[in-house]
Amino acid sequence: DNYGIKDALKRLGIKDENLGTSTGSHWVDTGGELIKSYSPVDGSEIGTIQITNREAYERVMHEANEGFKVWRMVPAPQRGEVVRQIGEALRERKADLGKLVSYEMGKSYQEGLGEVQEMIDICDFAVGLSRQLYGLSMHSERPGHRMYEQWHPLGVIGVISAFNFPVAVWSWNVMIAWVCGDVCVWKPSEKTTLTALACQNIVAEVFKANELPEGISSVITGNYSVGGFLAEDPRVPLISATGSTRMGRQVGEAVGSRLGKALLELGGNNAIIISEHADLEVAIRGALFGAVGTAGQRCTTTRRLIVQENVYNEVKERLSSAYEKLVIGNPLDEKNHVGPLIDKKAVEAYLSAIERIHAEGGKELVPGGILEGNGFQSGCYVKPCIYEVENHFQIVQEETFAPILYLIKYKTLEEAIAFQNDVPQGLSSAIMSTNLRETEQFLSAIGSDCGIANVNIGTSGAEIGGAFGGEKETGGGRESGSDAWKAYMRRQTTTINYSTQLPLAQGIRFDI
Ligand code: UN1
Repeated sequence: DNYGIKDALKRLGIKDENLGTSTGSHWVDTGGELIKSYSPVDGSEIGTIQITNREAYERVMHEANEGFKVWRMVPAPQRGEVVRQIGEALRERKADLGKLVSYEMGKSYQEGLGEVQEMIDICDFAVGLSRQLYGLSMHSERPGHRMYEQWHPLGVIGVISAFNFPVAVWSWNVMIAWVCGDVCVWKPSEKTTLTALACQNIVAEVFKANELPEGISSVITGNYSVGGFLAEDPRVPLISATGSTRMGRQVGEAVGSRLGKALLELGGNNAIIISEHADLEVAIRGALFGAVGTAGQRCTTTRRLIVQENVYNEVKERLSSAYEKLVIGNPLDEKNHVGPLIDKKAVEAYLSAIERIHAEGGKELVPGGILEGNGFQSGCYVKPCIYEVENHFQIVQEETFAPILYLIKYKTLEEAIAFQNDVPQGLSSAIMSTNLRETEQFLSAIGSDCGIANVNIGTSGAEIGGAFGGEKETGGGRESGSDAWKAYMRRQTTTINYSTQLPLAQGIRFDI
């Protein structure tokens, strides 16, 4: 028994065999095909899950539509009260859920707990937001007229989430969507289905205790073709999808062709610029966690370090010696820094990226490789590695979801910013510098082109209070804090005439 995972699974209501389709607390037996969930930690099978078929999907959609009819009429602050109770339930289950995240996904237990903390925090944020879904009022150009805008719920929201943040990213979407009055259908990654079922159990209990309809929260399970049910369904006005650019293109095209809304949060190719004016202690620590944290499987992972030539050698040496101290192993054991990749396919992608780096002329600084032997039987543990490369290499232009860090040398800040921006993705970026002129230039309109631009902080670990997402191939969507809620509602502009006349806008006269 891996660090008490069996008991945690039991408390979370996860069994060896699980029905994967649920509306609220009602699980639908599809009798259909099964998928298995394996832990990358030790390679063992955690459970089997039924795949959602078309018929089960139709039941989910029916319940969702019924649920929406009720939920949209519950006042927003009361919806917030329900989300507050979900936050409380998550506080109680934090240790168990954090452990399951760690075991099914492979990130460290600390990061598993951090993910659940992010869920709790977004609940708190959403509770406050439930009293702040503000619209503007405008001055009408016509006498005796009033003009204002109001925000209404959109309807059934489809959430497609990735394996790497199996619970937090879902919560950013649903907690906000729920206070906005929407109902949600979740298609989690088929690699982390059990964490999704555990979450569904937790929230369904709260909705049930409040005597609310089942269809406010639903789960459907399976691979991308099940996600396709949602993407192609005109009854789903908004799809929020997190994952690879390849997936985002498919979803975006399907949603776009029916003129629905897509909120896309896709790949990153995040860089840290380390200037000669950097506090190198801060810079190295930021780069290290950014590059190897979550075994390089965050969309915000630091993939490129763009280093000024005067400090290049020092950064190289300090980073290489920090890499030597990294302990790789079971993520549930808190003394380990780096856990496994999600599965063997990810290991293959890591190996083939390394081959391509060599083929394009990259220079090995810290070698990679697969770990074998006791504790590494799952075959998913790899060594974080560092290569000196040029920014234009094809492999450097792509996102490889693994702990591979690229070092690139620069002379001038203009050159560094050009490297930073010269990739197809635009999620997160950072500069390490104590020089105000440099940091402000990096943050200006001619600076970073990313959705996130940090100063003296790494590229990963964004707080929930800000809007999260990025530009270019990252997809343009914004989730979580700030005014990201507006994507989950429809804006209605209203003009009211309280006069006895009917003046037309633009001064048009139309007399008969
Ligand atoms: C993701 O990898 O999809 O900023 C989300 C971070 C986390 C979220 C990452 N708060 O690294």
